[in-house]
Amino acid sequence: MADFFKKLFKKDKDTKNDGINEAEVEISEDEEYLKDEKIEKMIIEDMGEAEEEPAENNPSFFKKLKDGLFKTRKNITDRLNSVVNSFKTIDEDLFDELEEILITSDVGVETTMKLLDGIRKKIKEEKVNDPKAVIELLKQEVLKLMSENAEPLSNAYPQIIVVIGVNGVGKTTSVGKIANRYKKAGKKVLIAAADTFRAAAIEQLEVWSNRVGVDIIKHQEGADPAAIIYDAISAAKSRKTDVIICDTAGRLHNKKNLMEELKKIFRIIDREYPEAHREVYLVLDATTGQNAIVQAKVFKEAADITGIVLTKLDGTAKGGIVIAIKSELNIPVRLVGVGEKIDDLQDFDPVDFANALFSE
Ligand SMILES: Nc1nc2c(ncn2[C@@H]2O[C@H](COP(=O)(O)OP(=O)(O)OP(=O)(O)O)[C@@H](O)[C@H]2O)c(=O)[nH]1
Ligand SMILES: [Mg+2]
Repeated sequence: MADFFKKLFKKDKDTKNDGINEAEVEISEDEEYLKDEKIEKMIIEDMGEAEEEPAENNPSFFKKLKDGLFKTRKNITDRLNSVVNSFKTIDEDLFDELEEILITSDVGVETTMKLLDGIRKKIKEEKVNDPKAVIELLKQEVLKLMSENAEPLSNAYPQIIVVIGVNGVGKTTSVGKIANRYKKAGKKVLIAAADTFRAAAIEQLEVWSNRVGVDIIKHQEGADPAAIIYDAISAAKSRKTDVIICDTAGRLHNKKNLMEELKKIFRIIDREYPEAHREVYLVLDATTGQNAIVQAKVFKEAADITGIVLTKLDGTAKGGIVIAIKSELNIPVRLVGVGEKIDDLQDFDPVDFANALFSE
């Protein structure tokens, strides 16, 4: 496996990468890969342990979201509270402070301006003059923005979900978690290991298929991902599967290859499974901040993204990125990852999000 990778690496050295996400899609060091393999091993071992936890120890959905947003909430609301408490009147200096808090929480410049404009309007209309009231106004603006075109997960079957995104964002983990949700809902699920770039990726998905108790379609490392999708569709038709969930590679030796591979996968689905409801979930890692927006723009060129899965919200103080994603890309955030365990994936609920973000 390492040899296969080394060969690719050698070839890469001479290939100019035209990708925006060079850091993610280009392999620059052999060492980096070896490190990855070790991490992958740890993930597989960790997943075994995670399984032990009894279900009754799982906190409620809202609490999990709230806990997941702990760092973001502390970052945004603690600072907001201290700012509004230090002002006696609402003036431009107060708006400057608000702007800084939002931008440094990765809400993004454009979205911050949109939110602040909304607040200014409300202040005028409702003749607000207490600086402390600004926090509630901000919450209302966030809620309004996040609620536009909110879409629940689809109930149309048969369904095929293709999970895409750069390496390490949480695709494979999300495939496992999504499979678990449909399985729990009584659906017949099949997962497809279309990330054939490394054997470890296939093994990692296999661990998930065993944990969740769903079938997996896999070929060997280096196989054509489109062929796996083809086989998965045939199997789904004959086994009367409700949902196929496809893992895909997060990196190839350049961005162009990655995009071409995805396009080929979609051509196979168009041809072989036009009757299936199709979802394309782009997985974004909340901890990457504004780079997530750049990634989304790149993937939009190769795929009709129907929703975002935003992972690792629990690991960032910059969960404000959720607001920027909604506002700047106009792709609905469908699911949020708030931890590494099997149940740590929730439907994105804008009301819960705003409440969790601004709660004490
Ligand atoms: N804290 C936290 N960790 C997560 C979450 N989702 C995924 N992870 C972790 O992120 C790491 C990478 O996840 P993977 O699912 O392997 O990512 P991937 O996109 O499949 O990566 P490649 O296959 O290398 O492209 C693992 O350690 C996961 O446990 C989440 O919501 N919260
Ligand atoms: Mg993976």
